[in-house]
Amino acid sequence: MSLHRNFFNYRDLTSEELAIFKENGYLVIKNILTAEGLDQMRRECMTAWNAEKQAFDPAKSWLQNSLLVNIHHQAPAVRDYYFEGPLVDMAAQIIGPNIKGATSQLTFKMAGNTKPFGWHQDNGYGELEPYNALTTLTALDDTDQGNGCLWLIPGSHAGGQIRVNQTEEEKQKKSEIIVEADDSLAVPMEMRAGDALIFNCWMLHKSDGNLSKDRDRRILFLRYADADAVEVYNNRRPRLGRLVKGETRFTEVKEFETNI
Ligand SMILES: O=C(O)CCC(=O)C(=O)O
Repeated sequence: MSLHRNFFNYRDLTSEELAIFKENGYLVIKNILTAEGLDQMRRECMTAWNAEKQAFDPAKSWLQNSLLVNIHHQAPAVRDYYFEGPLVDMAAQIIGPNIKGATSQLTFKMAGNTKPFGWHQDNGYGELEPYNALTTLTALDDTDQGNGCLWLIPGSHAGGQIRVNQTEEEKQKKSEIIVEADDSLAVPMEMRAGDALIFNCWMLHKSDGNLSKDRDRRILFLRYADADAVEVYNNRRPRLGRLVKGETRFTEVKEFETNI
């Protein structure tokens, strides 16, 4: 692997940050990418995005308009960041010594992508156990209320897992799994390009549409989990994702993506 350490700013989370994370369920990490790293990631991600995605179409789904999965297969700087960047050790400080990557994707709301994404928990999609998986969002653009930033409800992770019963048709269509939440408690996560947001798998979050005319809102979305985390909805099979730190009892995880 050709790791570009100059793309990332490495540091540990402080004990104060860890306490805040426990209480509020989220943390913002400023400047986790260097200017060079941000540039490179934008370049690689846009090449992948432009090869697969068309202009926003309100008739299309979130998946079609806004999501590109497994971006680390196509973007070497993202792969380095996902597997060996500063988030890995931060995840270990929160989750424990054994960590795997659980998801990599782009969630891009380009200017004029006016579709909101309602309240949900990331562990509502593909429930993982143990319940300490982390979502990380790395902003590739400045993001605020004008271009569809994320909103979350501080402390809402303490409410635990919310299970939504979807019909078979909704499951087949991969419909969004949206829950009720109190908008008056929501806080906008305004971030600068190159910052990261980390939150607990039960954190309630949402985003509004990007109503700006010319400000894209590009986010790199990476999840990390305990290396032995299993998929509750899938006969408790292990979530497949590269082992990035420590050990796992699952051979299929040990062997997963070791060659990319
Ligand atoms: O990128 C967004 O606007 C929302 C994405 C999100 O919350 C998710 O994919 O879980």
